Amino acid sequence: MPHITMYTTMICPYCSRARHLLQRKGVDFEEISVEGDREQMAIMRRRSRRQTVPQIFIDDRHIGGYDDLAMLDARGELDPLLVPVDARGADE
Ligand SMILES: N[C@@H](CCC(=O)N[C@@H](CS)C(=O)NCC(=O)O)C(=O)O
Repeated sequence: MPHITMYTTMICPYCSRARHLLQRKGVDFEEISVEGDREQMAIMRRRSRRQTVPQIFIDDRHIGGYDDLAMLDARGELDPLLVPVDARGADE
């Protein structure tokens, strides 16, 4: 399975939405709290080039925030990213 990483803070409605969407998909994900953690916040900013939470990565691919995740899902482009690489279509 791909490794999903989500940078979050505690009080964050967009983080909750992203969490629920991923839970609905039945996939495991690693949550990294940047709450009061300058080092993790710096890593998140460097990896995503964004300042807001959540920031979501599927393996090393930057997805973006909740809106980006939901948009990808609405386009039917999220599910294929949530399966193991060797189970994806040969034309990818
Ligand atoms: N469009 C973004 C919005 C993210 C957002 O506004 N997150 C809030 C927390 S829920 C935040 O980081 N606010 C701090 C800021 O705007 O600097 C998404 O869908 O993830």
